[in-house]
Amino acid sequence: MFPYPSGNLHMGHVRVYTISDTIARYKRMRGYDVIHPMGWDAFGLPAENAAIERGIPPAEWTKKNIQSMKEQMKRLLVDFDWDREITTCDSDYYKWTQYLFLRFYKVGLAYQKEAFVNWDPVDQTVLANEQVSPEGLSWRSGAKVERRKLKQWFFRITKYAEPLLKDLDLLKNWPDRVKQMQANWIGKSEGAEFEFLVSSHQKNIFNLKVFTSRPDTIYGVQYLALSADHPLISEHYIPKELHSTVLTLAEKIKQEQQSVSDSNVGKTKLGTYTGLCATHPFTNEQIPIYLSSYVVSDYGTGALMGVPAHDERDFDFAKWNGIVNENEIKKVVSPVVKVVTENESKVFTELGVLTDSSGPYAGMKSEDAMKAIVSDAEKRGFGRWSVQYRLRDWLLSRQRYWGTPIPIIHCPNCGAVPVPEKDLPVLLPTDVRFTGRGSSPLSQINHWVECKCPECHGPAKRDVDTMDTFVDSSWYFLRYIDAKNNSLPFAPELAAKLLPVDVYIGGVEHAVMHLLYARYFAKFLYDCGMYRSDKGTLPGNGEPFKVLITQGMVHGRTFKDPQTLQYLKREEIDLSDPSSPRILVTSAQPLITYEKMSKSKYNGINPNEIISKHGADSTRLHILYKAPVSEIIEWEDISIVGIQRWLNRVWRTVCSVVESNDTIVKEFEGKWDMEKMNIEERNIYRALNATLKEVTTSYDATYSFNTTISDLIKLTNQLVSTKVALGTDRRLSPVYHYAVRTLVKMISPMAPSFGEECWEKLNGAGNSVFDETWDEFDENALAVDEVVCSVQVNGKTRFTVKIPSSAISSPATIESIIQSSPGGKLYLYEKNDISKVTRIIHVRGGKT
Ligand code: ANZ
Ligand code: ZN
Repeated sequence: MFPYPSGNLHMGHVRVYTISDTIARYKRMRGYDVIHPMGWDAFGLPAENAAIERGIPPAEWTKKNIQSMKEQMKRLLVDFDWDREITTCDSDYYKWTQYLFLRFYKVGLAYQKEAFVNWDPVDQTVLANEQVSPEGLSWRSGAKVERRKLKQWFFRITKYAEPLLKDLDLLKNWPDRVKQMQANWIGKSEGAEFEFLVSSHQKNIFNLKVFTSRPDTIYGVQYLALSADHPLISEHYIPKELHSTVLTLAEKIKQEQQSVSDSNVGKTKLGTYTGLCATHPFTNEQIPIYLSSYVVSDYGTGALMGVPAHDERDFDFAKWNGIVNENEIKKVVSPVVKVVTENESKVFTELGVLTDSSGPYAGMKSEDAMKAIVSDAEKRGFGRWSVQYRLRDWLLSRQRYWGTPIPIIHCPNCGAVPVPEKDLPVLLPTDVRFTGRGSSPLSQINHWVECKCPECHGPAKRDVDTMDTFVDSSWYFLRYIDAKNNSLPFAPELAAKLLPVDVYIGGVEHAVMHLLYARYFAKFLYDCGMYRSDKGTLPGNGEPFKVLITQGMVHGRTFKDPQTLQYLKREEIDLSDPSSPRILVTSAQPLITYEKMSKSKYNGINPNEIISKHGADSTRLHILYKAPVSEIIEWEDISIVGIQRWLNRVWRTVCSVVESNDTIVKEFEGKWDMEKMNIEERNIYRALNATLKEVTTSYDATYSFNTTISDLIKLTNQLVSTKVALGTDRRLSPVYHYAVRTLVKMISPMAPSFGEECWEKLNGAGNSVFDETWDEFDENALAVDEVVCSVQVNGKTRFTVKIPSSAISSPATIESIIQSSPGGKLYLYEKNDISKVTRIIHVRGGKT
C-alpha cells in the first residue's frame, strides 16, 4: 500500500516496506520478473490545511514531502521500481481518475443525490469529518457544527454488494479477520417483506411494507413502527388532532439523527402513537402504528413490525411506550428444548418451535414455519422473500480543493454533462486563495467555474467538488503496470497479463474502506473488459489482490509516573541502565507500557535516528525478528545488539573461508555426496538443507520472517561451533564453504547491504549476491538417521535415547536400546525393579 506523503516515514512504513522489499528481493533471486512499485497517495486534507495555516501551496508542500520520504526509503535500502512511480496529485494520474469516474458515470454507477454534510456556521464552510472534533466542534472556528443537506456525488457500490460478498470466498490467501470485517460491513440479511394495509374510514389509504429477518414471528406482531422520514409521517395521513405531537417528534428525531455524532442514533426510545392502525395480513387484527427513533430510514423499508416477545429493542420500546403490559406480550416461539434457568430472560430471540398462538403454523420449527408463512403470503399476495444489505452507496464528493476535480459540467439547459474525453484532465487551478472560510475554494474561482456546455455550447458551470482520496487509491495498483501510458489508464493486455497483484501488504486499518473500494473498482473494470484474461491467471471475477498481508502495528515504549499516571518525556528518564529506567527527579521506577505511537505520549520513534544509529540492515532484521508479521511489535532497540552480534558472527565466519575456493564448490554443486563426507560435514550439510527448506517456504508462502531469522541464527551457531575435521583450514572443505555461501544468500533479501558486503568478501569485488540464483535444498539430506526418543518412567520424563531410524518400527529393538542405555540402567535397574514393569507404551507422532 502506498503512503500518504506526510513528510516523514514512520515505523509502520519501515515495517511494511521492509516486508515487501524482502519478498521482492527473494523473488528476484528466484528468477522472477518482479514489479515492486511505489507511489504517493498525495491528495487530501493535510496539504490544504498547511496552505490555510502557513500559506504554502499544497502542490509545493506535497512535492517536498515526497522528496524527503523517498530519501528515507532509499536509506532503508528498499529497492523500488522508481520508473513506475505515480503521484495521485499529478495531472497525468488524475486525468485517468477522471476518465474512470466517467466510465462509472456513463453506466449509472456514479450519480448525484442530496445528503448531509458538516457545516461550520461561523466560517460558512463545509468540513470534512476529520475537521470535526468528537464533541462536534469545528477545528478552526470552534463553532458547533451543523448538518446541512447538499447535493453530493455517490458511487453505486451497493450494486456490487453481492459479488463483493460472495467473492470473499475466492480470497483463500487473505486473513480471515479481514474477510469477516468486509462481510460484516456489507451486512447481508435474508428475510421477508410483508404488507400491512393502513385504512381510515373503511378506506385503504396506504400499503405499508416492513422488512423482517424473522417471518416466523409474524403472529407475534403487536405494533408497527416507522422512521421519521417515512411517507406516512405527514399531515396527509396523520389524524388532525395528532399532527403537532407526531410531526414535532418527527422533527426532533431527525435533528437528533442529524447531529454530528452518530453514536446515539437508533438508541433512544423516543416514540409516539401516530393515530393510525393497520390490518394484520394473517389475523386481520388491528395493529397500532408508532413513530420511533430506532427505525433507520434507509434500511429495509424504513418501517418494521414490532415483536416484543422475541426482539429486545421491540420489548423495550413496547414497554416504555405502554403499548402492551408485560403479561399481554404474545409469545409465538418457544425453545425446542426447555432449559429451566433461574432468571429466564423475558425475550426469547432464538429460533425454536412455534406456539399455539401461531394459528395454522403452531408446532412447526422456526425454519419450516418461515418457509410456510412466506410461501402462503406470496400466494395471497402480501409478502415475499427479501434480501437487505447494510452497505450504503459511497459518498465521494468533497467540498475541498486538494483532490481530483469531478469532470462534470452543469448546464442550465442540458443538466449534468460529462467533460468530453479529449478535454481531460480538468486541471486544478493554481491561483487559489486558501482562507478556510466560505464556499469551497474551487467555487470562488470564477474564470475556472464559468465554462461552455460541451453539448449546447451555452454558458455553464463546472462541478466545484473534488473526489474523496479513496477514489485515487482505488485503482493505483492498475496504473503501476503501465505508469506512462498516455492514451489509456493502462493497457488491457498488460493488465490481463500482470494482474492480480501477487502480494499486497498494508495495515489492517484498511480492512474495510480501501480494500472494499479497490475490489469494487477492479470488479467494475473487469466487468467492462478493461482487464480480463484467460481463466486461471486471475483468481476470478476481477479480484485484484491474490495474497493480502496485514502487518501489525509498531508500538512505542511509554513511561508514566506511577503516582500521577502522566506520560513522561524521554528527557525525564534516566536510561543509563537500560534494564532499570528511573525517573530523573524522583529516582522512582516509571511505569512502562507499549502503546500506539503518538506525540502526546512521547513514545514516537524516528526511523532516521534508528537507521543512523544501527544501520539499515540491523533495523530491518530487528523489525522482522521482533514479531510475526501480523502481530504488534513492542519497539525497543536495546535488543538490537542481539542482531548485531549475530551479523558479526556471520561476518567472522565469512572471513574465515575468505580465500575463495569457488571453483571447488561449483564442481560439487548439484551432486553433493553424503557418503563421501566426514561426520562434521554431513551434520553441516544436513543442517544447511533443513534450514534452506524452512527458509524457502517462509519466503515463498508463510512469510514467517521471525522464525526464518532464528533458523539462520541457529545455522550460524552450528557453523561457528563446528570443528571441521579439516582443522583450522575450513576453507578446504567445500561443504563448509557451500554452507557459508548459502547462508549469506539466505540473509540477503532481509539485509541487502550486509549480504552484498559478505558476497564481495567471498567472491571479490563486482559480484552481487542478487545476481545469484537461489539454491534448491537437497531432499536426501533431510532424511534423519537417528531419532531422539524421550523415556518416561512411572509417568515422569527421565531421560532420552537416540534410536537409529532403521529401528523405529521395531518395538523390541527400541526396548533393548532403552534398557542398555545409561538412563535405562539408572531408572529401570538401580532406582526401580525392571521385573515389576507392568506396561510399556510406545508413542509415536502423538499416536499410541
Ligand atoms: C420482526 C422481528 C422479530 C425482527 C424478531 C427481529 C427479531 P437485520 O438482521 O440486521 O437485517 N428492522 C427492520 N427494518 C429496520 C429499520 N429500518 N430500522 C431498524 N430496524 C429494522 O435486522 C432486521 C430486523 O431489524 C428486522 O427483523 C426488524 O425486526 C428490524 F424476533 O422484524 B425484525
Ligand atoms: Zn447545455
